[in-house]
Amino acid sequence: MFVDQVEITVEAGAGGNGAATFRREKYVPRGGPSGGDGGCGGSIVLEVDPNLSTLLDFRFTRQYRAPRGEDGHSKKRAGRDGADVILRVPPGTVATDAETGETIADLVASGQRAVIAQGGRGGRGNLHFTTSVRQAPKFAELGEPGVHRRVRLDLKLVADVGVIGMPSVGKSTLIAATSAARPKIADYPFTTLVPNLGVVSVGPSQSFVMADMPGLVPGAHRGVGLGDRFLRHIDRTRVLIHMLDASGLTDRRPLEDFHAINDELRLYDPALAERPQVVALNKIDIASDAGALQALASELEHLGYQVFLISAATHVGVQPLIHSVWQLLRAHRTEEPPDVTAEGRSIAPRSRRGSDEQGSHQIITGPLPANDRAWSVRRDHTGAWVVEGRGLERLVQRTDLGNEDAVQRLQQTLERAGVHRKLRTMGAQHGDTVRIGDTEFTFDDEDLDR
Ligand SMILES: Nc1nc2c(ncn2[C@@H]2O[C@H](COP(=O)(O)OP(=O)(O)OP(=O)(O)O)[C@@H](O)[C@H]2O)c(=O)[nH]1
Ligand SMILES: [Mg+2]
Repeated sequence: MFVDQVEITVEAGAGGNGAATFRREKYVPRGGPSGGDGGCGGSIVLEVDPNLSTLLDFRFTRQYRAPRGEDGHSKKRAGRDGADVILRVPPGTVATDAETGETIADLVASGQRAVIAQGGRGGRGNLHFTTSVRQAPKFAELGEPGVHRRVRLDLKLVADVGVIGMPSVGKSTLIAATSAARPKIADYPFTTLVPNLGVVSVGPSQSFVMADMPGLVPGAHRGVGLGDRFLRHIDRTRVLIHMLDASGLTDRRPLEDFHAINDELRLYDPALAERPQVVALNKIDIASDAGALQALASELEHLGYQVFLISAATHVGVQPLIHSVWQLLRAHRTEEPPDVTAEGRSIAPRSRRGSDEQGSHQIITGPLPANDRAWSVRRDHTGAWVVEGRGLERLVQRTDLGNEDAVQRLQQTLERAGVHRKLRTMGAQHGDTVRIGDTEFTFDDEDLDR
């Protein structure tokens, strides 16, 4: 198990819909469009957290969804953006589109971020759709859908913790006891021929990678045993667990073995010998001589080591050991310099939908305009109500529809002139289009803002 791999489903939020609202009070044609834009949908973002070294958390939660953007509001107010969902990953994580195999992001540096599912853009409010002939657009854009995809995360495991010790002391047994790894375990030396890596969970978002080091024996640096081939695997560990067989049932002397292995480490790489080391006295379940065990522990403590009495087979004392190792790891976390940068890419569909309405073809003709003050109402072939009259037409033309006071004045004038009453008598319905000159309004027969 050298690679951690998980597949997750990510769903970014859709953009909020733009608003189609109009500034006005009651009665009479609508004022200027006032619909604000919808907010952007939340994205799913990966962020490198140097304190993580595994993808363990993703094994428990495999589906991630970001909230949608809020719809636009009246009075030109935009909807709020949906919050991004940030997923923390360890350095070295590679994100791939599970369907296409396309690499989405290769994350290395601490704090580096990549969007793996882009939130949809918000729809624009009707405020944006005013033209010289359509000053009161009744439509706004809908928000875009967010990206929805399956993403595979891969992480090359690098051991944070190395378990060293003579053959058969129980290194692989400890890996098996603390992780899901199932290394071969047997009571003859050199059972393990390649390092076993296990992901050890300490708590939520707290895990590390532990590797046993096979065949580390005196002379390893010269090629004795198997150690020289694997010593490089502990190059990058930050904490070592030095394990000794403390059963007292072997003909070996644990303390001598301890020094022999440390000498070997020093010969291979002096820096390795400087790694923080804790000592695990294993197989206490079958230890025959409690006095000898205590003496061994005291001796090692006297040398300045933290000593744990454990049984990898029965798990006694394993938890305290793991917790201390975790604390040591946290104290020795070093951030690797950012050497590679990769931007996340996204493939957000960019479709927009708008809606427009078509009226009926009924025609109702009223009296023709006589002078500036006279006006009439007819229905054109699109079903829109057309208010004709030079005076009213010019009034509308002069009105700044983006100005609330100006619109209010226009409404009052139209009301006084009896336009609303006339439209109603003629059968105009709430929502119908009313045109005065080049300007289109929506007949609003309710005291509603939409
Ligand atoms: N009674 C007892 N036996 C143990 C304990 N831990 C390991 N053993 C036994 O010791 C033997 C060696 O265990 P391994 O875990 O294979 O030892 P290792 O250090 O990985 O050995 P190599 O891979 O050969 O270097 C096996 O028979 C285990 O069952 C323990 O805590 N108590
Ligand atoms: Mg082993």
